[in-house]
Amino acid sequence: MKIGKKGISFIVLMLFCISFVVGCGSGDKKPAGAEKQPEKIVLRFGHTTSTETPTHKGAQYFADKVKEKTNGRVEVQIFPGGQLGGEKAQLEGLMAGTHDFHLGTQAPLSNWLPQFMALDLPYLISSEQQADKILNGEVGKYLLSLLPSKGLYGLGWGENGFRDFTNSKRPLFTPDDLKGLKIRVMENKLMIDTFKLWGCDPTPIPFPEVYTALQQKTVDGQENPAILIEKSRFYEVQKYLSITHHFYSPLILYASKVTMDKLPEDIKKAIFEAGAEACEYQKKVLREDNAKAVAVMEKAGIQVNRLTPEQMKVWADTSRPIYEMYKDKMGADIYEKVMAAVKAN
Ligand code: EAX
Repeated sequence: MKIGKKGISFIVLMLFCISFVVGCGSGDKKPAGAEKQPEKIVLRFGHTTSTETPTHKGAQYFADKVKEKTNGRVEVQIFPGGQLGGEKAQLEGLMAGTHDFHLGTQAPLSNWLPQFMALDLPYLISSEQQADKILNGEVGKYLLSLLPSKGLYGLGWGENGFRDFTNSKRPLFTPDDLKGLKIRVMENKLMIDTFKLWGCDPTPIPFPEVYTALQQKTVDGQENPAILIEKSRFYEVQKYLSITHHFYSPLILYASKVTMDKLPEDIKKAIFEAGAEACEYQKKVLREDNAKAVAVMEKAGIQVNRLTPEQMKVWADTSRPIYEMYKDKMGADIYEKVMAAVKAN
């Protein structure tokens, strides 16, 4: 076929246009002839705490690792401070696939997976080392394996820490001191019933609203790990900090199953790896920061009271009926498993 002069100029013009469009579409400088890059994937990560917390540092680490492991193909954008809602709302968002990752407690899970209440029991886990063994062992693996049935993946266990009370009325030495106080709690029935056994008035409020609730005296107090009390500045609006360590609070790095199952296998794998590494990093940072938190707050003026082992035992003993009350609700199977793991470790 003979192509005339006009035909040649037309082809040259078309080639020029195509290379221009491709060049603009990829948006970065590439050597001539390089293949068209796959589109960048942007994913949303939410948590409820401030940008100073180990939770946020863990989220940041995860975002960096994902970027590194996917050669920049995946960008994780972080939404701190409850911008995507409280913890329960964020889990619902992941289940629906409206956002993609969340680092938060396991407390709201009991609304869908009662088995997780096995870890909500008061005075169950007594040290970080014991927590590591239980969560990295059979119990932790089993619990994370339940998440896909609810549209979630668990990329790993992080740590929130042992929970302590703050309030504006008095130091707490025994559960009697808590009687009649209005305490903000997480949205978790087992925990609410535990606080009732101690005689207080538990009021579930999502975490992003807690500072204002304390400031406006909607509630007298709240309970959280020392590091979060410090980094959320609750000590500014509370007088007393009581080191009761009544619940061990793990974190889970959650991913939306809807999102993950749409991603190419290599990216999914990179995200799982990044998640496991981010959890280890978050836990390390938390343990370093948490150790300093009480002293920081004490210096800032909050009155701290620590409990003797005898006083601690009174809290544990009075909350003990919760174990029997919730054994069948969580499932006798997981209950026995967790009790055996606690005993063995
Ligand atoms: O994940 O709600 C709470 O008290 C949690 O400890 C907090 O959201 C951190």
